[in-house]
Amino acid sequence: HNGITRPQGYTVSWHANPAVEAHHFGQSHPMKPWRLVLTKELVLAYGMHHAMDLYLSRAATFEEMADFHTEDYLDFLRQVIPADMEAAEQSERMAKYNFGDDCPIFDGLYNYCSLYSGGTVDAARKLVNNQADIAINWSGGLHHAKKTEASGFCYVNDVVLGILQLLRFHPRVMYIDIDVHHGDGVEQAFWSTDRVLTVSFHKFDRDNFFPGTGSLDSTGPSHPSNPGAHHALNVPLNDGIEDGDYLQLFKDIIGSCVETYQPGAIVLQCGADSLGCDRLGCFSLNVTGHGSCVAYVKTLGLPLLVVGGGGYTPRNVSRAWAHETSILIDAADKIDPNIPETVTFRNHFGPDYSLFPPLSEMRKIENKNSKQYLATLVSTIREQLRYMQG
Ligand code: TV1
Ligand code: CA
Ligand code: ZN
Repeated sequence: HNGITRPQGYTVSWHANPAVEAHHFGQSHPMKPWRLVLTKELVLAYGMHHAMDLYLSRAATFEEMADFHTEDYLDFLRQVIPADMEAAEQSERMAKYNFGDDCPIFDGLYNYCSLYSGGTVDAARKLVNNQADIAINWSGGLHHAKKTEASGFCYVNDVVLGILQLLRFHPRVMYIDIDVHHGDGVEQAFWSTDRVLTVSFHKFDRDNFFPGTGSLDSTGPSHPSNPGAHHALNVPLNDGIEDGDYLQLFKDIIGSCVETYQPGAIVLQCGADSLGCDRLGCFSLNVTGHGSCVAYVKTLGLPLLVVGGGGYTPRNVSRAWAHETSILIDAADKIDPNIPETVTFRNHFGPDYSLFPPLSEMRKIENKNSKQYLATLVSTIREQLRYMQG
């Protein structure tokens, strides 16, 4: 292999199940579980698997998913079939649970949900059992799902299930979300507790960008006696933010949060739709810029659960997640930026065949985040953290 060996001093676990990758949301749907195949091909071709403990994710049980979701909702998820999409007698429940264009019913839906959720629950348990210091499930990160409702391509909120596992051992858990969309489902699940601090960076435009929540002043329940007050933080951004500004903002905010909140563990959602050139996104991050956020979180030295999320240009999603895997095993410096000849589906990475194509220049989006705006975000959030402290 390429000289990649186990990092000294800490353990990284990798959680995946190839059965997840075979599911199809439908022809024109932007969510492609197949991007996980490309990610895995890169990770294997670079020899990164030599530096991790590899686990085949098991399916989360109904009871495990019922730690967050209602039995009603899970019963429906378990029994619904694609033909019900058209059937009139199911249409009321379809509407009630928000199935439709964004969240279609496809073959094997329940299997898909229980497998990606099982991966995140397993990963969290590795951390609490001290069998891993960093645990990775790229098939998870489905942050929009609600207790009784599917939303934004998400059906079961594996992030919430993972955090609930960590809360069995850690008094405080911090959740960080760099998907271009607001992590609304996770925020809502822990809205009324001070045991989870949620921090989402996202494009915010109330009327024109999904889900429309996550404004700067949305920091938890408004009543100060509610323990969740000031325990949700939101970093609303405009189009076109670039690597340097994003990383500075990320470090300033996450550094202050960790210093103030002192979490026992961190969950990092690495949605890759915040990259430049994403089919649904509007930021201008490069693979290196996105990865630098992961590298920064790693330096904090806390038990770390890493999940995927959005990402709609599969070749770039896999570049980012493979690069981030190399960062997490401390092998980024051993990775050849030219994608190895041996990668299956190598044609997807042409014409450059680089792990780091210049995404920010390939589809230039004007940066609508002024230095002044970014400085205001940092100072406002530091002020909100002072309220959190009481
Ligand atoms: C079928 C076929 C569904 C083509 C959905 C883009 C499609 C979208 C499709 C789409 C699409 C959204 C909304 C409007 C809410 C709707 C995994 C009232 C070309 C974590 C989820 C975005 C992001 C949902 C998920 C959003 C994640 N954008 N083509 N749908 N309605 N939904 O705006 O955070 O990345 O776009
Ligand atoms: Ca986000
Ligand atoms: Zn997203």
